[in-house]
Amino acid sequence: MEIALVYPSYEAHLITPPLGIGYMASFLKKHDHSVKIIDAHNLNLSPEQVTRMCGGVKVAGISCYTAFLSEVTDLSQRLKERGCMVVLGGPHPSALPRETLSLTGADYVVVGEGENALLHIVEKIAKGEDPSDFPGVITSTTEQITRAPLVEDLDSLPFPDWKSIDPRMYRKAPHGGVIKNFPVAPLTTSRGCCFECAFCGSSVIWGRKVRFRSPENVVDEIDYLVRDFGVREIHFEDDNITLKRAHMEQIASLILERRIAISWACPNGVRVESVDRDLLRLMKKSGCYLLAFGIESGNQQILDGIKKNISLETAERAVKMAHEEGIMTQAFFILGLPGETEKTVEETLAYAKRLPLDRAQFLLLDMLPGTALYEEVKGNGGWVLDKPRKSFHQAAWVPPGLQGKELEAMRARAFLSFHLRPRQFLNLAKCIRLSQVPFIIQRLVDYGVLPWRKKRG
Ligand code: B12
Ligand code: SF4
Repeated sequence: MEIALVYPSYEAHLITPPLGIGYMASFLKKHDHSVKIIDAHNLNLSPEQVTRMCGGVKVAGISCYTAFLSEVTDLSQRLKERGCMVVLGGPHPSALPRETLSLTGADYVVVGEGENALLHIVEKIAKGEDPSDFPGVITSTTEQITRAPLVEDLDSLPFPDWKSIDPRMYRKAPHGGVIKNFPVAPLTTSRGCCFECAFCGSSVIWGRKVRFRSPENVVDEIDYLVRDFGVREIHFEDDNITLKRAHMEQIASLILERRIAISWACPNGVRVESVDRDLLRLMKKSGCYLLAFGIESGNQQILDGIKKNISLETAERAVKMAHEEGIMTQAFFILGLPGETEKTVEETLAYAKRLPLDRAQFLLLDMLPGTALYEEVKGNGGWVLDKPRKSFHQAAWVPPGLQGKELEAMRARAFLSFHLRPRQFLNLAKCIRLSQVPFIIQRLVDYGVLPWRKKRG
């Protein structure tokens, strides 16, 4: 039975190979199913084109973030009209399974990790049976919401289906925007995070148990990507690759031992308390050139309120240490967290500028379903936007006393004020390639730094 796995197209400035789809494709193929990956985002395909490409497949699985729920809804409805069975998975259906089912008209949604549940769905459908007897497989008649069983041993998973999501075929719009080398491949060495930051959607998919791949398995994959796909840069997309020091240390040591010449970065962020000087030195030696840190706010009270569990002093120490060890540093800051005022935004900007950071991302708080913050504000009013698809461009919720437009303007100002300093500007400018200019312009538009919005075809 042929299955299509789709990553939908949506308006965004970042385009990276979809690992979730890649993992599920290789897992299904290992179990003798025929799978076609359609990365509509990279190919800029319209829903109509995707629907045509799915002609003849019995089941289509679609990845769904909250940010592109409306695109998934459109696609799901079109596929259903053509008689295709639709399964949705990923962070949004995992958080709101029933709502997602009724909005999209999909046949099934999977709550949590996809591999085992999707295999079960496909095998049952192939036999003409109902797959909703499996944990995490939810349909309109499901009474109790359960979670899909986790893969116990991550090394038992085949590598993602890299031939179908070949890094060389991707447009130059990587995570982090401006990077050192292409082709670049994302990779995760672990799944899950044990922390409880109130705004974060990670545990909705993975729960709070952290599972690690073995360093050998990780470096085998890097080796494969370098040899077979000419990959020259790796982006570790773990929630926190440095959580277990020995894990990071062994990966870096193996890269060195096997003399794999790559640059690597952690654009998804690492926790500030999880690095030390010796570790940073080893990471740098093995190719690490950019570390993003999740700092979130320059105001300690706000940090405590979101249960980030870090201090501003620890964050400052980590950034300084990485900078001194010759690693470029980036920090994520979220504007519009509970307790935010114009004054705290200024504090965050001043803090960011005081640190030896090369880059800073000022994001607007995204109210992600299933998070503690979402539960806290749900039903309390304060929503300024009910269309989730623009949630990463526009404020989804604003703290009392501020306006959405005000926050958006503060973000644009913070971005400019931070980056229009000589070191930060020159560092970024010297890495930008001509082919990246359209994506960078789109990014500046999204940030409200440039005043117009590009039309997509
Ligand atoms: C890499 C990454 C990205 C990449 C894109 C990745 C891609 N193409 O797939 C980029 C950098 C582009 C990105 C962007 C964004 N991201 Co992001 N991203 C991640 C990150 C760090 C890792 C994703 C990953 O590759 N995981 C590894 C693979 C194996 O897992 P997976 O893709 O989730 O797939 C598994 C399951 O979800 C499920 N599954 C997924 N799809 C399907 C489909 C079917 C049919 C089934 C059955 C199962 C299934 O099974 C898969 C295998 O087990 C996660 C954090 C995390 N811990 O997961 C955040 C995360 C997914 N991102 C998030 C967010 C909020 C965003 C942004 C909106 C951020 C922003 N404010 O701009 C944007 C989206 C819009 C934009 N600006 O582009 C949230 C999503 C929450 C939500 N409710 O939607 C997460 C969870 C981060 C967080 N900690 O809250 N992101
Ligand atoms: S923000 Fe980072 S540290 Fe906090 S829960 Fe999410 S992944 Fe974990």
